[in-house]
Order: sequence, then C-alpha cells, then structure tokens
Amino acid sequence: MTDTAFEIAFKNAYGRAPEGAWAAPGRVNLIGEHTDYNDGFVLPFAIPQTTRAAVARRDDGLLRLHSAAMEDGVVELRIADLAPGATEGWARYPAAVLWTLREAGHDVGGADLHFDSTVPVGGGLSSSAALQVVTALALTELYGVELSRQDMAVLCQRSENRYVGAPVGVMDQTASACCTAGHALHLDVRALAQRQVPFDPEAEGLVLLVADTHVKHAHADGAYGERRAGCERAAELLGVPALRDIAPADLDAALAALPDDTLRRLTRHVVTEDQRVQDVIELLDAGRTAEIGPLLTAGHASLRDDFQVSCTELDVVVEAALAAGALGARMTGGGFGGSVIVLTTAPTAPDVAQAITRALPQAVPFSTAPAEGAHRLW
Ligand code: GAF
Repeated sequence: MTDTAFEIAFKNAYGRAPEGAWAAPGRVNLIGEHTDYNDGFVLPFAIPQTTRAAVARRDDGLLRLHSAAMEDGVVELRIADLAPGATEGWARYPAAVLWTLREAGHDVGGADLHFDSTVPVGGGLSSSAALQVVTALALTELYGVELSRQDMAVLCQRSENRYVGAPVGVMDQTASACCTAGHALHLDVRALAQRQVPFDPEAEGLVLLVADTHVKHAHADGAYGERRAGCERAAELLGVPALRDIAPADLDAALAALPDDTLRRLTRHVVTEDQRVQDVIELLDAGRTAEIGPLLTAGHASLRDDFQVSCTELDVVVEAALAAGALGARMTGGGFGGSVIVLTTAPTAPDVAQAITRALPQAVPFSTAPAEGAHRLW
C-alpha cells in the first residue's frame, strides 16, 4: 500500500515516481551499554519510530538525497567523488552506506532517495543507524544484492566508522536491521550470535517509558572514542583480546593489575554490565520482568560513576522516576545526553511521568514496546 503524502514528497523533490519505500526503526537499549565494542553482550529492541526512504534508481552515477526534516533541498553527489571526509552534514550517513557497499564489491549504483523520520534526532535512540539501515536495505533490494541482515548491520557500522569517522560499535545498526516485534535482541557481539528474547512489558502489567532529555550527544566527539580507547588499553594491559574476556570472578585481580583509576573504572563497568545483561535475560526468560528494575538502575549507576558518560539531566530524570516509585531507570545509548528509560507498573506510570516532567520540563515521557525491525513498505 502506498503512503500518498510520502510518495508525493518524493515526486516534488525529484519530478518522478519512486520505485518503492522502506522503513528502519530507532532502538532502545534495555541493558548492555558500551559493551558492544568490548566484544560483549547487548539487549536492544526496536521502537515503533522509524526513518522511511522512498527510492528510485538512477543510471548516471549520481546519488541524490532529500530529507523532509532538512532545509538544504536536494543534495547531489557524484558516486565517483564519494570518499571518507568528502561529505558534510546528514547526507554523510546515506553516502557512507553507498560508498561502503561499493567498497565491499557490491554492484550498487546511483539513486534518488527521499527520507522522513519519526525517530528523535540526537535523542540517543539511534536516528543515524535508522538512516543508514533504511538506505542499505533499499539499495540492496533495488539492486538485487544479497546480504544477510547481520552483514548489512556490520556494513553500516563500517560506513559510520570509516566514512563518518565515529568509532561506534555494531549494536545500533544490528538492532535496526534485525529486531523483531515483541522481542529484545540478545546479541553476542564477538560471535555475532543473536537470540530473540520475548519481551512484552504490557503483558506483565508494566510500562516502559522513554524520556528524552533533549541534551544532544555526538559520537564523533572525542569522549566516546576516549572511553573506547581506554577499554582497549585496559584489555591490552590485562593480556586479553577484549574486556569481555574478564570473568566476573577475576574482576578484583584484573583491577589490582591495572595501573590507574580510569582504566579500573572502565573495566569494572564493562565486566559488571556484561553480567547485568545475562541477569536481565534470565529474568525475562523466567517471566519475571518486574525484577529487572534494580539491574537497570545499577547499570545507570555504573555508567554514571564508573564509565562517566551520564550528565546532570539524565541523572535528574533517573532520580525523579525512582523517587516517584519506578521499578528501575537508566540512561540508554552512548550517553552525554539523550534518553532515559524507566520501568514502572502500569498504575504508577502516570505519577512517574509527571514527576519526570516536573524535574526536567523538556522531558516528556512516552511509553514504548518492542516493534519490528527494518522492512519494505511497498
Ligand atoms: C552508541 C554506539 F553507537 C553503540 O555502538 C554503543 O556503543 C552505544 O553507544 C553504547 O552502548 O549508541
């Protein structure tokens, strides 16, 4: 079925009809933060908010990009000129995907793409991964390229690492490409092994709220890369391939072997966070979702105190939610701003939501639940 307004927006930008339309969701990470680039475990789910792309192929070596949210009109790029660092602004993300597909030897040519999105930009809900994944899915399907969803996610991650210059892990792109409705995705990043874990808060009388602090974060900034470099340095000093290889039972010995407090804090966060992912999964599998609350809150404390990627606004929202009776709350995503997730019982949810907005007026919580991953619309 075609969405007429969306199709018309494509026609207005390009003067012809699209060949099809695709959608890719943002994500909430339930638990497992800053563990993906340590070869560890994550547990994200797709949210109902998506980025959509209406697309038609071109055969003249041009990539043309248009976004309903931007005022820069149609951005026209020559595929032959695409190179890391050569593209500015939001257009870097789809350009990066086309460049990376071609670098990987896939026979993908030019296209006109029109985007719109309901994923809050800079809200820590992976708006950029949604943009990358919807581009990758549309181009591979239109050009008949066979790529598994996990390989597509890895390719999108590579495009962000190499073309955009942000040293992110693979969680967000995998969530957008591979999640399914009613499930959180347990990803073992080292093995790239996936399991869909049933997660339906509503069925257990619970509500999961998302509160965007509207404090903007940017992963190309140095702080994310510094944390990542610190983790890699700690692993090297400990003689393991990645911090994932430190078992919780060996954590004290590992901490004692590290030369400074920063590396000790980073290591403690990653090792305890990997364990929290396993503990949350056990509770979800046992149908004891309400009991994951304290693990979410412990994850926040670890990100705030040990990994040091929280900020005042995130902490204020977490504290307000807990004081109003939430079962658990934590920042989600890379941090330095973005969103908080809050688990609460259904009857307490209105009070919790009110308390959050009272504490931070720009944070207006909405409830969410696991939605489907990237898909073709028509
Ligand atoms: C950002 C990154 F993109 C992810 O790869 C992940 O590292 C996350 O921060 C922190 O868990 O969303």
